[in-house]
Amino acid sequence: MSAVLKSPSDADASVPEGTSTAAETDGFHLVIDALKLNGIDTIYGVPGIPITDLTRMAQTEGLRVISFRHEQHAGNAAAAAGFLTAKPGICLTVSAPGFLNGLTALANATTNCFPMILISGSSEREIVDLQQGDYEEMDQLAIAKPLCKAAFRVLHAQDIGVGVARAIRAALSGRPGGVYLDLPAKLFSQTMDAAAGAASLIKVVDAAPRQLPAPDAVARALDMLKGAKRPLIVLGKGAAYAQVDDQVRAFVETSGIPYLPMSMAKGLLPDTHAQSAAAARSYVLQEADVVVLVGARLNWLLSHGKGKTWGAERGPKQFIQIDIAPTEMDSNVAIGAPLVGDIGSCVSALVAGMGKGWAKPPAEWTGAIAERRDKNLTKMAATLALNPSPMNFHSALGAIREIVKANPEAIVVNEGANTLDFARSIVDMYLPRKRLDVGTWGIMGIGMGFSVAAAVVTGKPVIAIEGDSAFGFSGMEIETICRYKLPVCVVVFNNNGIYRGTDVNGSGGEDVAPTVFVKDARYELMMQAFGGEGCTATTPAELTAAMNAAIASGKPTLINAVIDQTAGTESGRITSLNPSAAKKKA
Ligand code: FYN
Ligand code: ADP
Ligand code: MG
Repeated sequence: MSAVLKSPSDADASVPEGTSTAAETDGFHLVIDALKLNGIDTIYGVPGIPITDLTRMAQTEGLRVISFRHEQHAGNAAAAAGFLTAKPGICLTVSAPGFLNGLTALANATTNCFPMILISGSSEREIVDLQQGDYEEMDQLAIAKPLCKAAFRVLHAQDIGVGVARAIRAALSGRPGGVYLDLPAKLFSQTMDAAAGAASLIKVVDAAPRQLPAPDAVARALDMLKGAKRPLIVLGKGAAYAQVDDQVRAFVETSGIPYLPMSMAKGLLPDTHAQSAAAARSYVLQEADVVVLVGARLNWLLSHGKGKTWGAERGPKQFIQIDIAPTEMDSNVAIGAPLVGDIGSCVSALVAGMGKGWAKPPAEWTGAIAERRDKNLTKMAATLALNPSPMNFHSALGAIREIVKANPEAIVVNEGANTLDFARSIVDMYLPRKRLDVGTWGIMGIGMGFSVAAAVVTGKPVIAIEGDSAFGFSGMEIETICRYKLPVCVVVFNNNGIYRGTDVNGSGGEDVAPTVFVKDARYELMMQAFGGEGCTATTPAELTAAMNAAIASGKPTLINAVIDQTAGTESGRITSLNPSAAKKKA
């Protein structure tokens, strides 16, 4: 407990001179103490009015304070830390504009079910509410509310403990998500008796309580599974987040059912696992008759559970869905066997119910999948063996695939269009929660923020595989990476533009096309500017050497990987979402 000794000058008038001074605390220290009491050890943020002193004092009191160049990246770091640790990541911003900059990350965290708390300073309530034009005036609480899971404001120092506790519980319990905590400037300098302050803090007990599935729901799910001829398990990032890796593995292996990992669930079981159907994705989605969703939503990434992708012409599928959020059920298609509860409890209940004599899926099904998978793997191996000049996505990613195989504990951060889509299928993951990417929204700009958090939280090497466009959104944060000497190796897939570098201006005018960047940009010089290592790679061999050096040294590194500017398709694998593609279909 930190306390500030009351100085004689601000002694309470009722205390006679010469009496021993009572220890006092203030809003700043109560916020810090409340966070520390709840096991929070890091704050990601950008200092400024009114929270500059809060960052200084937090550092003095032993919290790690990671200062960014822009709040969005601090927010993304907090969100990634939340996903990796299952503790809320804390982002700290200044009022109005800083708050708004952090809000994209807060909304993205909520969309992805990552626990984070955006703490923002705010201006004087009395002036803001009368709209009298305060410095950075904005009704931040009202603006945050629809974009996050819960939003709270604390007006009195004695309520800081409750405010922080409510924020933590809201972020972690049930479906995790983003929480906003509004702390007006005046709160920080409020003082109170230190002992009373300490007593006002709350250590949150059991913030994410286990939620056991109802026995009849388990029986219903097992009945449905027993009748399956072509069962499939889909593992989502909720299953990765839950940190019940052994239970998930036991469910997959005891059932013998083929599984499909969603992007951030890759590595929950190694991608080389015999039951992985990742390389037969289209086939299993079309052909499966009973599908078990484990912490995965039937949103756009799974084609809403219907249509051609799901073999609509073969008749409807049956779904078992494991999720902590009861209202997720039936969001897109009927869920015949909802299993509401935490993933650990649900999969354990299923395994217990399967008993010893559980019949594995028919060999006809697993054999057909293996055949498709092996065909795709062979095709992929042949493509990766090519060594075209200039280097393309496949040959560069073939090199990275080997680096990740040799360093399975490294965390892969991945964003872009083609860079994302190719990396997802080419770069195998071997351990849980080692892949962080654009997630549910397909957001661009998470790259450097996620990388910072991954390095800070795990201390392991981070490999950021970045499209040149994607990198631009958070590129300035390489200064942050250098400042904190983080073991991050950024590989920029430089093909001179968004999707490709070859687009032309339809008007014949002087401006380049909207998707085209400066040709042959020297991204590596940016890293050199801040004292990191920067180099160019034009061949897979050069890329391999540079990445190995980066991992061995642990030094911040940026590799400008020069890719054929004609490589890449519009929007990667989601071209069909472009309105012009939809028009052609019609
Ligand atoms: C997968 N595949 C493989 C392997 N893994 N082949 C060989 N070897 C390996 N290891 C095959 C797989 O069976 C598929 O082939 C194909 O590769 C692609 O697999 P993927 O990537 O798993 O599946 P797909 O269809 O791309 O997934 C759909 C999606 C995905 C919507 C889930 O595209 C996605 O996550 N997109 C996010 C896009 C995004 O957010 N972009 C940012 C915005 S960019 P087939 O089975 O033959 O189909 C703005 O422009
Ligand atoms: P993906 O994009 O990988 O398919 P989603 O983000 O769509 O994953 O889905 C994750 C799901 O996991 C959400 O519906 C969320 O409610 C659920 N979830 C998160 N944590 C848990 C948990 N501990 N137990 C059960 N469900 C969880
Ligand atoms: Mg590009």
